[in-house]
Amino acid sequence: MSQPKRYLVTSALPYANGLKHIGHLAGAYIPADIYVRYLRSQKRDVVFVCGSDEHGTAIPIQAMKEGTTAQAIIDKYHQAMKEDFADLNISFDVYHRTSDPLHHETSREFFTYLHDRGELETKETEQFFDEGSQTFLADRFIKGTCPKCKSDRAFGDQCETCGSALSPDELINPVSTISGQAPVKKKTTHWYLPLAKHEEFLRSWILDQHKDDWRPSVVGQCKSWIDGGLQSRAVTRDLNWGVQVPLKDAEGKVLYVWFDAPIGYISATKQWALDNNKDWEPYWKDADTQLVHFIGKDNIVFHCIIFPVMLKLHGNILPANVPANEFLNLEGDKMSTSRNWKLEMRDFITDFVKKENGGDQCVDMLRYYLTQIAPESKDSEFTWKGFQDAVNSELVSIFGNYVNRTFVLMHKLCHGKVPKFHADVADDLDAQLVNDIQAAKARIEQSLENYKFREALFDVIDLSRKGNKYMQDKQPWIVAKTLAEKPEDQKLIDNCMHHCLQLMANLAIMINPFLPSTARKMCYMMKVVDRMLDWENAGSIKLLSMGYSMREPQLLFRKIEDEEIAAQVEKLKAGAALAQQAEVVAAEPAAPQNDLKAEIVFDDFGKIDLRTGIILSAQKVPKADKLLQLEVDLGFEKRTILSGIAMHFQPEEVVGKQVVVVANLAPRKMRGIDSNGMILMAEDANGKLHFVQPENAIAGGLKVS
Ligand code: B3M
Ligand code: ZN
Repeated sequence: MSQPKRYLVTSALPYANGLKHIGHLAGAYIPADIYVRYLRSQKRDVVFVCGSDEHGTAIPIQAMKEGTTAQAIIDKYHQAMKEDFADLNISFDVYHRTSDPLHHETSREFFTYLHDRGELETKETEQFFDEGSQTFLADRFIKGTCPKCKSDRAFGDQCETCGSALSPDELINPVSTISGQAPVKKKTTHWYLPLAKHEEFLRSWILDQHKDDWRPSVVGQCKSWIDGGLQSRAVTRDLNWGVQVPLKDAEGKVLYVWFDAPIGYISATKQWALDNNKDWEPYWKDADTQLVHFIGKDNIVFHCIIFPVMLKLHGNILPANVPANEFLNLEGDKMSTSRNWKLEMRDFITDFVKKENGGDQCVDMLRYYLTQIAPESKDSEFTWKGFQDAVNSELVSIFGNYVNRTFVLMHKLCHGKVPKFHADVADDLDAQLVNDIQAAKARIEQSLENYKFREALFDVIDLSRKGNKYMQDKQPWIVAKTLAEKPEDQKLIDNCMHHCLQLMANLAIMINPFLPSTARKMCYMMKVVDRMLDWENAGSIKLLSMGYSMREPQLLFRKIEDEEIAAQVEKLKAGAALAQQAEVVAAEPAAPQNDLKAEIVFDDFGKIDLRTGIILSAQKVPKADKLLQLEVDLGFEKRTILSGIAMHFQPEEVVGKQVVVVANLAPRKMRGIDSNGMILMAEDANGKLHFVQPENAIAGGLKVS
């Protein structure tokens, strides 16, 4: 097959409803980044797009949980995820967001195009409706008793206690989580994508054309979907959060999040083109473009069946491949946000990367381990011990050790310069090493082009292992001992070190897609420009010219100590225990606090002016452990309020929270700052503080009585 003219590579758009964990990182981001860095080092035309998925019920639900607005949620997590990806060297060309007007416009145009050509069906169905808030209820907004385990922590999509998948109709005594009232059934009309009409296309495109080049697990999942009978999929929802359906009579309806989210890849490409003065269209319309989606296995049906049908109808190109990964478990268990059994990217960044000593090496150490255990064909597992072993006995002892020994010996035996190569004393071992370099290059290329990142990385490390062996066989340090008697042996030393150095330059090129900072550090030590990392240079043994002098080596990787991993395992368990405790507290409320204050008359209460507010910003007050200085929006004005909650909340946790404020409390000076009001808090039996909050997102400054 001839080489594509350009590449458009996407990573799944993460929901902006929380921080993402290393399972996400290993599944959709690191492999895509390796692939893209490899293509760039080949000077191929590639655009790598991603962005935050900011629609769907996940967002308003998270807003309810955090007692804030949906807008505040997406702003907070969009920014946080963008920073985390940057900290881990994921090199998107653009990180967009689906709340952007450009995306809304692009999605509406897409929908209209399909609608106007009669490619969508409409259907009227009955759905749960909340009369209190006058809204249709998404499955997650309906709560009730589980028909299976009788727990009352069951939602319209799933029971939180037994995990059963549910539909709202199955719930016993359903109530709306918005109003607390029992919902009624009401008729509603929606637009559907009739997938069955496209069965033949899907069969031939996936099950015939791609049966050999797509991963078997991906083809397998598609096959069972198609064989199971393709149902029409609703592409609109009754919800007040998302992209408005661009039709008359569709008020209160938005595009289903899984309709607009993949279109986000297109709007991100448009944004990239705008920012870089390029044309986006060839990337989505020209058959010479290779489109590749990196995702986790739970997103296969959307990327292999639904979105391709949309793309085909809209006149776009189809993905050339969808390398979906399986799941990554953690320390013997599935990762779970509700059970707090997870390692967030942010946690790793805080505990390892943002540390003075060797922090910069830790990004590559994580990228290494996550690639080495990438769940390419089956679920795999992250363990802290595994991380330590991968770093200490592979990165440090094999790759790092090879580079370090080469540098040290060059300084010791060759005056810090690249020695000459003397063809007259070359031997079979030298020739073998050159062969090994070239064979490794070919294998790594083959693996990367076929999305086999584990194998490719194994071959890089294996090549450094061969380098160690070569050096060990030649033992230049032993030869050096008898130089006085046999000065002509300097040639042997020169040849060995010459080869070791050229191999080292090759290793920098080959490790570059996986561990980009390591490759750059090696270039710095070798005093060569980053351009040397161009893939076309791999396989050459003339990368470093003779007589060229180099810097002193720096350690590429630090060791991971036993105490560090013990602390992490401890932290993981403590976090999970805390989550379990919180669940118990939620299930059985603490004993009532029945020590009431003395009775007051209504007029006493009437003097207190309570108002709703939103915390705009928060900071610690210097030299006051307990105080946070808050800026609170009361709608009609902004106030500075000091609140004694610093032992319970980090400043960034409270920003965006809705609160109730005693608004007419006389100002009080603390630590030189005027506090103008008081925030209401409840204290539970464990001494933990909770905000007293309006149930839904409402304006600031409303009277509370
Ligand atoms: N946000 C689901 C997920 O994060 C969804 C992916 C969208 S990709 C277009 O798993
Ligand atoms: Zn249940």
